[in-house]
Amino acid sequence: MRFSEPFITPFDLIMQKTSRNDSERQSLLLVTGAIEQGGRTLSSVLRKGPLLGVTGSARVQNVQGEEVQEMDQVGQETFLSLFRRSRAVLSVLSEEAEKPEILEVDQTGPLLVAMDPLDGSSNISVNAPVGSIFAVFRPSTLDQNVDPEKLFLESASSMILSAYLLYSVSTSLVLSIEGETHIFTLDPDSGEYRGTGQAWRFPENGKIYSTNEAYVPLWESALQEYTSWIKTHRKPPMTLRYIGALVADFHRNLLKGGIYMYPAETGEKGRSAGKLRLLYEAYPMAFIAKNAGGSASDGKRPILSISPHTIHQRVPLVVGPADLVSEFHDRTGNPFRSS
Ligand code: P6P
Repeated sequence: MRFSEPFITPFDLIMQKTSRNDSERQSLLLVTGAIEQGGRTLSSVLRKGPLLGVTGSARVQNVQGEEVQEMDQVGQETFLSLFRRSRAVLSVLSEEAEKPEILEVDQTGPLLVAMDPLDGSSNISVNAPVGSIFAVFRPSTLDQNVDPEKLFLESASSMILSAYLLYSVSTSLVLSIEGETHIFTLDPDSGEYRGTGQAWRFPENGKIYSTNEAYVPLWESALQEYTSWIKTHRKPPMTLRYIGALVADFHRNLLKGGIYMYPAETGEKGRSAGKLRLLYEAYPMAFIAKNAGGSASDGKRPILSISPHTIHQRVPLVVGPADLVSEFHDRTGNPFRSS
């Protein structure tokens, strides 16, 4: 995406994919603008992190019982404030907060946002990539007296946009809406996010797999056999790339063709629902993947067909290009209909 080439911005994409009588167009523009601004802010703070002393632990635990990094709190406060000021978001569900936050709205077509404000934040202290993940839903009702948790659970089937920011060598914004996935790059000087205007699709015949192989002993035998096969008997064999941040691993796999797996685990010590969260990690990645010619499952069912029972529900995740996800399902004995 060179400066000399014609480009579009996220604003242009939303305008292209919505119509003038679309009551949600204004809200989508405001929510996307908030995501863009949060990306500029976090990208700037993360670059200076070690110099600002904000790369370490905040010495508190979040609702997930995980150690909170100082930047997790910065991410939470940054995006929550921007969504609040947009006055286009009815409620925000965040990995960093037990309950969804109810916000004041002006817009006729307000939206719901589920987010992981800073995914993979333990990478910050070692200067490795991190990201922010967003799922945007059409609320099932505008009644502000409805319990917000119930609102998210009832609106989960109405995801209309998903996005992630990747803070790495450069800052990428990936936006998926109306059947297309687009990649934008932040120009840190102008603050503009530039995209080619061409929807992105996973390349076929990818050879990358991303997973934490330390947990293979806890997996069901079919997955252990698959993981052995892809390194030994598969033609061509696959290569392992794993950065420890879902957004970074997913983004490399989106560009090069690769499958990401965080499976369920067995036994007393095993995490039977895996580690990742359904509403603000698996759903948005599945939506982005689907709109880029890919698919996502929990190892057996399409992610986007799973109705959440609780807002911080965890789910196993297999996501990537359709050919690699289908191969995974064929080899592990779970015939898969991509959703
Ligand atoms: P592990 C980060 O904590 C995260 O939620 C994802 O971003 C990442 O892919 C995964 O967990 C890493 O988990 O168990 O390999 O450290």
